[in-house]
Amino acid sequence: MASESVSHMFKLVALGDGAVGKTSCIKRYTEDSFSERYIATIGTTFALKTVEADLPNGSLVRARIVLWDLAGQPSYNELRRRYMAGAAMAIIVYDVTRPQTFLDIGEWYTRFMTVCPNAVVAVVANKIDRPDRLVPPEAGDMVAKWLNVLYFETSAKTGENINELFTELVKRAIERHQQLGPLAFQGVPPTRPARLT
Ligand SMILES: Nc1nc2c(ncn2[C@@H]2O[C@H](COP(=O)(O)OP(=O)(O)O)[C@@H](O)[C@H]2O)c(=O)[nH]1
Ligand SMILES: [Mg+2]
Repeated sequence: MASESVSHMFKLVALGDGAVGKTSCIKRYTEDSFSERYIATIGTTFALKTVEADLPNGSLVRARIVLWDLAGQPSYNELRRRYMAGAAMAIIVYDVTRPQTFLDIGEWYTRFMTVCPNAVVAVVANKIDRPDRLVPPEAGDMVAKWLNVLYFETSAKTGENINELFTELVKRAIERHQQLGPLAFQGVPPTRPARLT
């Protein structure tokens, strides 16, 4: 019975500087598509995905994820907090061809942790298909170890590691949910985002 119905519902937020590939990672995962054109996300968009995960105890669970994708980098703190509130998972994405986006990871992490201290986080080194890569794997790996978060190297263009990234996040979220219980884990319930233009 448990394997037939959705047993968990989780919010995931995409964080990171502009044009690092947040929208592309979500699109690759939810629609298995990719576009070379850059269309800045307007407002907040949502995608839904149902995931089946095998837990270490052998049980199969089905979880529904609501993926939130926010436009640009809101400078308005309250808006950013509302966007993050209630998230069980976050991907903090950087672009391996732009070192500044890597240097900004720590700030995104701190902002997120003050709102969702118990959430599961993955640092995502995206665009690894590009020949002009500047940030080496060791750098991302080191930061993820410091922050004690998951680390994935991805390409939204080729799809490399995209499914692995989200599947692992969901697995960890389910485990943490079971350890902490829903209130400690997700804190305040997800709020509706303010509309941006
Ligand atoms: N080569 C390559 N380009 C990518 C990849 N991911 C995103 N892009 C491109 O980078 C630009 C920004 O992507 P987007 O997902 O809109 O970034 P966002 O602002 O973080 O949501 C677009 O032109 C994408 O086509 C990737 O993995 N490889
Ligand atoms: Mg976007």
